[in-house]
Amino acid sequence: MRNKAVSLLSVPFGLGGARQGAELGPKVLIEAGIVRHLTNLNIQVINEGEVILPPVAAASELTAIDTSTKQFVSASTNLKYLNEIIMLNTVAADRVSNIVEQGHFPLILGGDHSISIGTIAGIRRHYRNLGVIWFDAHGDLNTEATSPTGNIHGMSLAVNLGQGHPLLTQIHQSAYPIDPSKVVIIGARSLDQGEREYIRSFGVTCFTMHDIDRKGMLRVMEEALAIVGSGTDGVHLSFDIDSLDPYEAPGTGTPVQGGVNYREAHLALELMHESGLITSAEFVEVNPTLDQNKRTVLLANGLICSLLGQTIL
Ligand code: Z70
Ligand code: MN
Ligand code: MN
Ligand code: MN
Repeated sequence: MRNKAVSLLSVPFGLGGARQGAELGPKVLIEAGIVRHLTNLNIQVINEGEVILPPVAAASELTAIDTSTKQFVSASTNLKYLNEIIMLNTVAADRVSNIVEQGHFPLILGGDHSISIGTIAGIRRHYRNLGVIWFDAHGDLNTEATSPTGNIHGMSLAVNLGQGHPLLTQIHQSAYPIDPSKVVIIGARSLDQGEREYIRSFGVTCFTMHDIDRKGMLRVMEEALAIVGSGTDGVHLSFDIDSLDPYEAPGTGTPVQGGVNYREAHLALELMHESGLITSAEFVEVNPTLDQNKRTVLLANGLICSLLGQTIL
């Protein structure tokens, strides 16, 4: 991340979440001055614009598009907006891959968390052993079989690890696999039963709010960075703003009480910067329609600055 130009990519998409509004996140984050703030840190910022959802044929909810054959196939699924999510993430993967190819640091603004299927698919083409830090109140480890809602933002980490609907996992085709033991979830406090079982059986590390209370954020981050930093050639940060407490970050679609506080979040991102390990990042689930006095937007802005080297002194 050091001395690299930052390529800022907006993904204004909200159909993977429980409610509308996350698609407005990138515009509001940019209006809040993120480009200027990063430029003030002596970072060269390239605004790559938006990933636009290609026109999706008004297919019935029981069909989906196989992107390799361009054919409609029967999906017979309870997955909401499956076609849209396939199309969006297929495009997003290529855009992110191009940014990595140019040697820039990809900084992606969501959008709901389903967009990480495409961003990580693009990043994985370039890293043989990618580590992932997943900051989230949730596990996002559901599949069609375990999801209580059918919302794909609750399944994106599972898809990134190769589990889930084949039309979603195929977006990752021809990319290097991600070793689940190099994936660390931080801030979890709302896990579904299937997700608990997944964490145990696949060996994903999960630092819950209980662990953060007990060890403190400093030790949690030291342990997390030790895991993702050994035997990997890159580390992607996927930061769901709902990892924060709703008091700090009310502007998000599925708030869960008892989250990370303002100081803990900044410390975590400052430690990630200091580690020099992070090679790409996304900030998702900022929902401006639910925000209070831009609190969440300004917080996300500040957290991005901490990740990219801003210090108090
Ligand atoms: C629940 C589900 C979720 C984000 C909510 C919620 C998932 N486990 N993920 N907000 N980012 O619907 O699967
Ligand atoms: Mn360049
Ligand atoms: Mn999430
Ligand atoms: Mn979440």
